[in-house]
Amino acid sequence: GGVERTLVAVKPDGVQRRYVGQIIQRFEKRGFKLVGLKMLQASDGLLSQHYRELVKKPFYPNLVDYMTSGPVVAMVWEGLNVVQSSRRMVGPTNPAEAPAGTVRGDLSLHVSRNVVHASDSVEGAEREIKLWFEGKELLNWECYDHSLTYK
Ligand code: DAT
Ligand code: MG
Repeated sequence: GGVERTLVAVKPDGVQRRYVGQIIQRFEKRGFKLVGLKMLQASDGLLSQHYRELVKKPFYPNLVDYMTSGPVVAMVWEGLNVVQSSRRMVGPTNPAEAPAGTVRGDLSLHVSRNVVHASDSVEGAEREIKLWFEGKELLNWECYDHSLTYK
């Protein structure tokens, strides 16, 4: 992969438990660049598009209740191979299977309260970013230390 963008969102349990700062810090420390950030209350309509492959699942109503239970902090991170790297940093969907050191493995226990979202493919990330952000909300800026973290 080259330089990509991905959607990462701290879900309502992560916001309630005051993990926003810790999660941002993990991505900053890794070397990724923050290009969009906002707090919002997700709507049923946004979630039905975001989770369009899951709307028929038996757990979907509970998923929507959870995701609309409070504010979400949505972010767009940019960098080399950021889609796959952020999935690895977040860990498997089910926290019971998530290794220590991953966000989910360190901060959560149950699949229905897994603290954070990260896009699962480059195409998915492009779709999700368009859903959650307007173009003008994403900033192109030069990160001066990238000459140290990128060859
Ligand atoms: P991920 O969030 O790792 O991309 P996903 O896209 O398959 O996982 O599912 C989206 C969210 O739906 C997931 O973070 C939590 C919820 N979910 C998935 N499978 C579930 C299940 N079996 N029971 C309850 N919630 C589930
Ligand atoms: Mg997913």
